Amino acid sequence: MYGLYSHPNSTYSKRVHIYLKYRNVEYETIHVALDKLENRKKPFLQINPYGKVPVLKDGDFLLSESSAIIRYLEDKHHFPEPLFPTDIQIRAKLNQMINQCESEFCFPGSIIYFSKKFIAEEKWDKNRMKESSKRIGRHLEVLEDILFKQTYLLSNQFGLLEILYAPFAEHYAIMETTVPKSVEDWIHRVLQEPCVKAVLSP
Ligand SMILES: N[C@@H](CCC(=O)N[C@@H](CS)C(=O)NCC(=O)O)C(=O)O
Repeated sequence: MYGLYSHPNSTYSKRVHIYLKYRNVEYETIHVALDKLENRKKPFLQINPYGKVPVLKDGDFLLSESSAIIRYLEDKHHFPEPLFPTDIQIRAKLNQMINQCESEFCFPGSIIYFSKKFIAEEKWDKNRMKESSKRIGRHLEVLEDILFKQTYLLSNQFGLLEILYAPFAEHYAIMETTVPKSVEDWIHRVLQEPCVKAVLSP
């Protein structure tokens, strides 16, 4: 059985939990106490020298990076409806959108989320947070153009991008940016998906 090194508050880990529920794949969760800095010490540093969760354990094989884990499981299982399309141009667009999700939404989103959740307000780097909000705002405008015309990001069905966005989109209200209408409706739709609900609001 697969093992998933994870922490309940870890947004990146939640992506993999959502994916495993979506695919109905059996696994066990291996708790890593980020709050006690267990991830910064041995033996966890031998599991992931970067000290981050999630990490997938498949026998002796260890793999970190949430989207790489999902890609590995998709490649390994050959599900009837693969999340990575076979058409190379649609697949290339998906890869482009995954990278933009990471750099234009999750990364600036983490700066705001982490500051607001874990740092006293007087120590916030407000300029950096403001710049991050602006960046997210610009990204959401790009998503709006897509979601104005279709129900989900890549096609008209829930897919990989929704799984990657979900744990971050959950916190959109604290990003201090305007959320366009179609994007907001899409977030609500995504949060209602059974595999997402099972992880984000069990
Ligand atoms: N790019 C990585 C990011 C993983 C990540 O940043 N995980 C956070 C938890 S959400 C973590 O383990 N942080 C602990 C630390 O940096 O000390 C992924 O996609 O899995």
